[in-house]
Amino acid sequence: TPRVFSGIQPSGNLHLGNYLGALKRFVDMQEAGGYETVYCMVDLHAITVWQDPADLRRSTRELCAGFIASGIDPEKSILINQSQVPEHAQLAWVFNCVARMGWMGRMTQWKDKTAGKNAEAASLGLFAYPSLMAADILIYHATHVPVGEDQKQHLELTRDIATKFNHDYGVDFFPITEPVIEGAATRVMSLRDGSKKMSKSDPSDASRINMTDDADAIAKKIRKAKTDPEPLPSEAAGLAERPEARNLVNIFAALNGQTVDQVLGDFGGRAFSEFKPALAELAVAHLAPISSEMSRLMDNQDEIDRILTRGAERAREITAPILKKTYEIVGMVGPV
Ligand code: AQP
Repeated sequence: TPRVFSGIQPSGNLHLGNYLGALKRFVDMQEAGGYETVYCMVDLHAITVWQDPADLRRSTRELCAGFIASGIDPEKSILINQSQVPEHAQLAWVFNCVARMGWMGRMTQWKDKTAGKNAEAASLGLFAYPSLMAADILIYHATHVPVGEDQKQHLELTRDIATKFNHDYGVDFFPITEPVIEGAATRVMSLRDGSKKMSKSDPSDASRINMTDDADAIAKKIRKAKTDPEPLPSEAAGLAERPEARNLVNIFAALNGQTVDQVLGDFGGRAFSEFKPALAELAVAHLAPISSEMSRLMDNQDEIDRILTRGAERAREITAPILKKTYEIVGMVGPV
């Protein structure tokens, strides 16, 4: 059975972009059958930038609640917190020795996150982030990785690392992973600026819809979302030069399981004053049950911690043998 792996950072403010670009699609792949699905809270990635320890603990549990509330079933999928499965970090070290500095330096996320700042002061972990991500995927020999558009380059690097490892050691051990970037909302944009992606770390809360926002907050943010004065076009081509309008239509389509053309078939020629309330209603209908289930789970932290402990046990049945074999290939004296 092909194995699916993906992760989300517990760095606070889980948002609609994470939901449509990642979580909702994780659930689709879990339900599709024919895959073994492994989903992860990547806390080791989160600490590549400063995290207050108490906030990190809370965000990790909140993210776990978000996974479950969105429909990840810890019986059907393996649901884990990265640091509880030590083979991720162990394989990442091997990959740090396979990957080249130049490859890391070319990553746009590294460039974006250090733009205008002193890159010398960034953590070494932030630079090596894609190497740990490659390890997250390949420690499961996962072949399918559902992600948003922003992660495409990191997945190409994962393929480069697997290829170089296999070549250097003369083995056919790590698979060449396929990114799965599908759907109408692989790149949800900020509600305040159609040229920036919706992001956990945007200082403006109005730029994103948080998974924990209540109905009023969601409706207000959509009402205030930046748009242009034109009515909606009747075909997708008419959105080409209208990033804010395109973003709202994409969100509608993704939430409603429609294509952009279907949405425009219904709303073409109509003003945002009509479209926005319909979008708000749709977003609330989707997100309100998730947010109330999240808060129920957050009141039951023992349940969350038990799920993660069990997930880690199941994960290690896969990861321990793959690490052992990797060490053998590399020439470590065992047993490990
Ligand atoms: N705006 C987005 N649209 C579609 N997908 C998105 N993802 C993130 N933002 C969008 C997808 O969510 C998954 C988890 O992402 P992550 O936890 O690695 O965080 P990130 O990509 O760093 O998300 P943020 O919100 O942008 O965090 P900051 O602000 O810290 O950089 C991935 O599959 C990602 O593609």
